[in-house]
Amino acid sequence: MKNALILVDIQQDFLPGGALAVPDGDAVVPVANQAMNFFDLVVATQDWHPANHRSFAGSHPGRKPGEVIEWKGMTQILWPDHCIQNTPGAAFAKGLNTERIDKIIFKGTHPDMDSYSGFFDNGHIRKTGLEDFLQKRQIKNITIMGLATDYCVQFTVLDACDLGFSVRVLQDGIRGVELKKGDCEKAISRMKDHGAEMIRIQNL
Ligand code: VGL
Ligand code: ZN
Repeated sequence: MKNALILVDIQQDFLPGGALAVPDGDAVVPVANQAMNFFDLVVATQDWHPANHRSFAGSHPGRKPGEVIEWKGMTQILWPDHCIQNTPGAAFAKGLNTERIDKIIFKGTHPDMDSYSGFFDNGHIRKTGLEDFLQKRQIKNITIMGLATDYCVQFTVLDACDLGFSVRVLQDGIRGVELKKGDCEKAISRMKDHGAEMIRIQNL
């Protein structure tokens, strides 16, 4: 049975020194490189925002990162401007073995909609192409890792479970933003409750 590794947003801006640095985020890079050896297929998502994206504090005069606003009928956390298309911050993490990546899925590309999940935007309106890609390749078992535990990893995992995939989360290969203490732990509980299995790299 074919299986796929999904690398979520392992990009420069989410590493220490980046625009939306995830604490210890660089620790997932060697884990990703090692994990790739255990899978038939490797898919990577890239957070890929236009310069004026709605999720950017810079797009809302007077607002600061971390504030939560209502915008066109949706709740939006404002982030520092990050992962702007074709900038160095949006590039894959230095050191990530990109040669093994079979498919790249871009998300957050619409200026007026955020996309935490690698499958759908936050309004569940547009698909990214990830589900269709996996279906065409007849992949049912997926293992997910990357950044950030409490946002894009969590929502990718929840959607994958809802879509009927058999989902494992590589626990050594995730790190979170933790805007509030306990967010990562909560995300992990939620993913487990949804049917995802937590796995360690030595058990792949
Ligand atoms: C992410 C916040 C904003 C993530 C992306 O990759 O988890 N978080 N954009
Ligand atoms: Zn983003």
